[in-house]
Amino acid sequence: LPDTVATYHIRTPGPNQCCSAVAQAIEAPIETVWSIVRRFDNPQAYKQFLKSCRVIVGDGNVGSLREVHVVSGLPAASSTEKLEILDDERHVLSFSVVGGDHRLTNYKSVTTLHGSAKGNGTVVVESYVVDIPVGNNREDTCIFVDTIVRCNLQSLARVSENMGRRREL
Ligand code: A8S
Repeated sequence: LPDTVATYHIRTPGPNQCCSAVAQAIEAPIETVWSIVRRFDNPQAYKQFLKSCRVIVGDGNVGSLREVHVVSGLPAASSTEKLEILDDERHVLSFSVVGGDHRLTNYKSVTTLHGSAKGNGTVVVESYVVDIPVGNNREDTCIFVDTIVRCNLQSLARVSENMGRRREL
């Protein structure tokens, strides 16, 4: 297992929390994928449930705060998020949710990129922890969040792979 998985990923939920992880293989070089993931000011480049993002504190480095607005149809309107880790050498990004109008209190995620063993590809691993909302259970909460994270990583794969193709032209 790559050391950044063991070091950074979330495996210890609190009493009323749930946690999980999603992995996605991408047929694009790690630096291409990282150039998209590392942009704390531009998550809507691949997160399709977001319609806008504004950095409200900082310049996109650790400690910066962003306010994202969510597309309609979700049980949420906005989220305020703090950049916790941005490591360009180890390809690690982590943010936490510190406010907003949604039900994912104390959400925190860690995303790591890994060069795949063969070829020029990348494996993305994203783990998270979140409070189980009142009136929900652990399973439903994980299903809801896993779905969002899986959609985000599938979209990240499409965007990264298209970037590579454009460069070959
Ligand atoms: C991310 C991951 C998640 C984002 C969730 C889980 C969210 O932006 C959406 C719906 C919600 O109900 C909560 O990496 C929140 O962005 C799409 C507004 C936080």
